Amino acid sequence: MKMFTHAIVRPPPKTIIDGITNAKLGKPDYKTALRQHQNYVEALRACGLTVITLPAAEGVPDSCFVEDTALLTRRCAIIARLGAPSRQGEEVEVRELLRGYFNHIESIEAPGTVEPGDIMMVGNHFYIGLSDRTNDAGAHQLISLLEKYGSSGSTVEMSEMLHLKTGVSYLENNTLVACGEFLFKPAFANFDLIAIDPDEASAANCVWVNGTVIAPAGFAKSIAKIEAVGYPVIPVDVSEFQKLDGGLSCLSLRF
Ligand code: CIR
Repeated sequence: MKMFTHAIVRPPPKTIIDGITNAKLGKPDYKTALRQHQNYVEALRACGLTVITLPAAEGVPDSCFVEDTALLTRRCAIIARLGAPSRQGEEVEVRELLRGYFNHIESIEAPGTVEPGDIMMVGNHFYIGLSDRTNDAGAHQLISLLEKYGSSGSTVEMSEMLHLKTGVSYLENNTLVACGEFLFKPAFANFDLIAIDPDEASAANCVWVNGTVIAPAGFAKSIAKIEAVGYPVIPVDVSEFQKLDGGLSCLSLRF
């Protein structure tokens, strides 16, 4: 079980109101988003992480979703090539920062695209959702890079959600929380599944950090199910980020 020591975050820019969205929940409010982001950082600190904060990037409305810029593994960092054209370039400052923490830094190259919201780490194996943002070429480059450093990867077909981790999260101890199509994937058949009800679908995106689960606030049934398998839960309200199809995992890079 990988214990984390650090998280990288990037506060929302004022331009967050122009972020990409399919959720019909209205535009996020900048000040509320900033406050929610601060609470999220406090939750990461409460789990024992040192939080590294990149400056907000006003030119890139979706830049607070820093998870999508890189995959961090024990032995290397892999810089993503984002599938959303408006988000390409978000990875530049992240790469610079990671130089101080990783000896090996690799990159996904065109025509490959990978957004690490599509990558779920289970021990030394990485499940890669083939979404509208992560293509075959990107996934295969990623698997080769993972294998070069002693890890492995496999792809998961998907059609219902933005990213793989929009609908499924690994909570260690062979436990997945999942909703929608991810409840029925053969790839996940041998896990203990916590099924998230459709009316609480956003709760399928949560993060295990050193024995605690940070989960989105407002989803009482799901939080009770996670607590029932023995995890303390820290609820954090991320309503403004949900308006942009983003969740808790997207807001940090943990390593
Ligand atoms: C986007 O569409 O790219 C952003 N509005 C949301 C990204 C969410 N990231 C994630 O699930 N890892």
